Amino acid sequence: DDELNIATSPLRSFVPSHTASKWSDTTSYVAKKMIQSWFQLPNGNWELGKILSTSGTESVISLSEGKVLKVNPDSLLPANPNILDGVDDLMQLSYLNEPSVLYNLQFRYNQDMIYTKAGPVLVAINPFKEVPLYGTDYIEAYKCKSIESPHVYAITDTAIREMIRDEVNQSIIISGESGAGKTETAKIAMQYLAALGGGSGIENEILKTNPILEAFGNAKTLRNDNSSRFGKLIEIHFSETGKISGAQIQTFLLEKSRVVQCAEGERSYHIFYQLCAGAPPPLKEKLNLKSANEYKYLKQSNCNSIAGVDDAERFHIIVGALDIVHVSKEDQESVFAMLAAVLGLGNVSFTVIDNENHVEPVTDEGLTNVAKLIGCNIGELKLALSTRNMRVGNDNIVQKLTLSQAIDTRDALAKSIYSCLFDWLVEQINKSLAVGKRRTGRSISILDIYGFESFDRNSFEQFCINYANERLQQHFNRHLFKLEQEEYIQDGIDWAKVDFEDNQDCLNLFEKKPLGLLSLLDEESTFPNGTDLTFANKLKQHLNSNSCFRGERDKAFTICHYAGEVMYDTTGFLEKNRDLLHLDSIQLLSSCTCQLPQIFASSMLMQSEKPVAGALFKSGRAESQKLSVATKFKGQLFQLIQRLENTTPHFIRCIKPNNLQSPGIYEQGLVLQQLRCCGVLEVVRISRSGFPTRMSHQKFARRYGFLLLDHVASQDPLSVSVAILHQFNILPEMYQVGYTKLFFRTGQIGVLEDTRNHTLHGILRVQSCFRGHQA
Ligand code: AOV
Ligand code: MG
Repeated sequence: DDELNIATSPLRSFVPSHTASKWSDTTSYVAKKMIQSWFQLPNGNWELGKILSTSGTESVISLSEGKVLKVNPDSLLPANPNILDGVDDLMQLSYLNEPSVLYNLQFRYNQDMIYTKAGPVLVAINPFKEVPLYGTDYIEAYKCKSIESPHVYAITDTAIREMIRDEVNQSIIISGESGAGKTETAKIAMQYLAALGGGSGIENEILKTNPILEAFGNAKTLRNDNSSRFGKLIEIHFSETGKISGAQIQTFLLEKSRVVQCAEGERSYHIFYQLCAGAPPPLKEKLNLKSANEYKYLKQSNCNSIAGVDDAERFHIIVGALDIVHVSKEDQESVFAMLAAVLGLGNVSFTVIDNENHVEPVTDEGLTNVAKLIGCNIGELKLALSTRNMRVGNDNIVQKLTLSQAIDTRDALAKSIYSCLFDWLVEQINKSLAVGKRRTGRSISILDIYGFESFDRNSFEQFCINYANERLQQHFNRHLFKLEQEEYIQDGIDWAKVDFEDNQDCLNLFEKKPLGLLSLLDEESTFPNGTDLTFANKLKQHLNSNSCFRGERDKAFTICHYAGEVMYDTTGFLEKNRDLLHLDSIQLLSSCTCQLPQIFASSMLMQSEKPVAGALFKSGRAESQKLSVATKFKGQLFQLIQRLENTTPHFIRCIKPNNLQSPGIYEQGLVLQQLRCCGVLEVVRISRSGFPTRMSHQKFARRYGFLLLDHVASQDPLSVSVAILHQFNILPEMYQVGYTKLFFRTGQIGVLEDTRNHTLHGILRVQSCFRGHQA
């Protein structure tokens, strides 16, 4: 079924009336001999061929290497003329079928032109190698517009211009699967902004936040050697004069579990390996630091290094960057001490002390060192790791822990120290970036989150990450389809509606109350007897009729995400969602003499629902007051989308051309799947079929009215507008007159603008200029 790709797309029925693209009407086009055509090979790839003859139900096509095949004309799709090879905006293609788009992107990719416009969206295909497209010369060229080729720089430049022109905050929203190039793209955009300058080195500080946050928040996964394990929105502030005045970073849900556990072949956070490899001898001695492969947390995944990465060298870069964002040497040392403590905790082992299998940590040099690093009494540390204080009624009961409870407690402590450290670091960076305090100016926000993930085994982390991507996709849809179409309908515009894959159903599956994934998860998390199994069963019981949900065997379930199906294993869901740190651990941390209490105070306060200042650690209410992880994350995402809604968005779609992280390999199927699920082709179609330029009748009449040669009887804006359109012979299919606005196809307003400019400058007489343009 060679037409499968198109037949299954809801877009099949849509054919833009004004283009030659009759791509659903294959038969009429194949009648022409010798025309270039796409033929789908059995492996799914498309090959370009020439039609030699066509008769009824059979076409003869010649393919590469002298192959000649008899095929069903229905299995062919029209190819664009060679003159259109590698156009820099997919909008310019005559035929917008999938093989044509794939070919165009590949044609460019093979020449290191990794950027292509898809109407308003920039498509970026990961080159997995250095491409000569960046740096000062390119930045200058895009600034003065001497290069027009699609680029992150061009998008960023547009954002700056629109921020100044419209006095509206802007956002650059980068999406794509894990490893597609979002983080690199975000850095390239920041580079362009930084080149605008600021003064007092603020732009350099902003750039230096990247290596720091990557060291603490990125890790090697099976998808990406430098995978972001947190989401990030950086808002860059500008003064009235268009200079950078400061910035603020917001982070979203760091993957804590990685600190204590990671899959074979993956790594924990880069900073651990960097510290072990790069700490100078005095620091090493002071922290009693070992090498990475002596720490259980780091060696469990059997992967200590990344090809082509020198961890020791990176460590020195991080230290330099910390200096630049004004983290004092003293604070830096505390940070490193906390990292060493986390690693040390992982090495704490337990020994059974009674016949009820209760355990106690082994007192060895490692444990002593942890106590020293976090600044507490070794006895207290041992107690916190082997007992739990519980209040039953008015009594305080001390419960001894079993081995698995003790390990969980130890790991919870390690995760908690790390995530507080991360939050604290972000806070320090924000303090440093807030120099320009007065926030009267405008801002450009850059969003870079973790991309859609699907592994062999997917857990709570993937559940949250993919939910975030689902939300972001909805934002993309809203801006490029929903709002666009609503505007046409509101203004009574007659146009061909473009269907798109709305992911509202999937979002409802997550968010509906009381029977949505998140509500059910929270409910089960609060039940004392809830387990991962009871949770999984509840999902199956309540959600099986939902088309985006499927119950699986045992404790698993599948969600049909916009980007593909993912099967989740509920093991650990409740625990991770509750994310409880026992009171004993909180008390331990708040009483120790290192910097931790300060770090904890700021981080805990940010996390708690109602800040309760110092009482937090002592009150014992800390546990119950905490929001569940999923609920907190959902709240953060809503806030994020709200913030983005108040900006003019610019979208960049990153595409991963292969799963090997290798240059030069372009897997058609993989690229196609990403193009399909993210709606890029639909965006092109909607832009081409739609009327992207609009102007109110008033504004139009005011702007071009003086160009009118004849007197118009009525002076109302609508009549003036229509008279202008007639005078300039604008073809009826190139515009639509709405109730309140005029709508134009791409490029149409340019003709009038040029005429207006020429007239204003008295260079050319209105009419001759217009004729020139029409010719
Ligand atoms: P991601 O951010 O989209 O994945 P990255 O931005 O980390 O992906 O890109 C992955 C790798 O691809 C980088 O480490 C580079 O080696 C390479 N790469 C990407 N873009 C470019 C470019 N423009 N030029 C050269 N190399 C590039 V994730 O954070 O995993 O969702 O969570
Ligand atoms: Mg990333």
